[in-house]
Amino acid sequence: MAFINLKDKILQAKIVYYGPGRCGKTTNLEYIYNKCRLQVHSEMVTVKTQGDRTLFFDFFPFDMGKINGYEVKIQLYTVPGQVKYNSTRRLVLKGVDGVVFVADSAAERRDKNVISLRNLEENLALYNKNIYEIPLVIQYNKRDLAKQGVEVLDVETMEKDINSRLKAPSFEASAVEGGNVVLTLKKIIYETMASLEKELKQEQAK
Ligand SMILES: Nc1nc2c(ncn2[C@@H]2O[C@H](COP(=O)(O)OP(=O)(O)OP(=O)(O)O)[C@@H](O)[C@H]2O)c(=O)[nH]1
Ligand SMILES: [Mg+2]
Repeated sequence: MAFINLKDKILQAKIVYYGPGRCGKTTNLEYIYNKCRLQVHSEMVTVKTQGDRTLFFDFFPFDMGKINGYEVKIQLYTVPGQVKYNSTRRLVLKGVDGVVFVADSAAERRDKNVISLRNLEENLALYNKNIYEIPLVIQYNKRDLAKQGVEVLDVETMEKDINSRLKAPSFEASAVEGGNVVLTLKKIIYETMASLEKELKQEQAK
């Protein structure tokens, strides 16, 4: 749950990038970290195994400035995608307000996307959160692989696999090139803020 300080008008929300191993979660955060220097005032915390796999999480706070009189701070996290790190994924999901599900467009990763989405649904349920209700944006990453001759799933197939029931906003992206990385972030921040505003109004009406 987001941290809201009504007196000092500070709102802090947590957004988690989720998805199968090597789908490009860390690369999304690295791109944001490097491109949005004005909004990031601290080092990116990143815990890696040998090579470039995330062992625990990546994290940095993203400063949105003032929205409706509130100082808005977004905490951006990634989970480790490797199947064996499920308990860590659960920990990182604690208190999540919004999720970006990063899917890998490489055809050979098709099943991994579906398995990871199911794992997200299960792990959210442990916190009594419903994947159909939480702010969620889907990113079809690595679209640039087609240029390199790698077999890439078409977007219709990915929508059918992943998004036919969720009907979440979705974007094609390339985290290495930066295409639609910031747009994905903007959309999940927008969705998360809208959801928190609704919750806050309901609380105040009680
Ligand atoms: N071609 C291409 N490669 C990408 C893209 N995004 C990430 N990669 C590459 O995919 C590999 C894995 O990327 P990461 O960002 O480390 O993946 P991750 O999802 O954080 O992986 P885990 O930490 O193991 O869960 C790296 O070699 C990246 O350079 C992309 O959009 N296009
Ligand atoms: Mg990673």
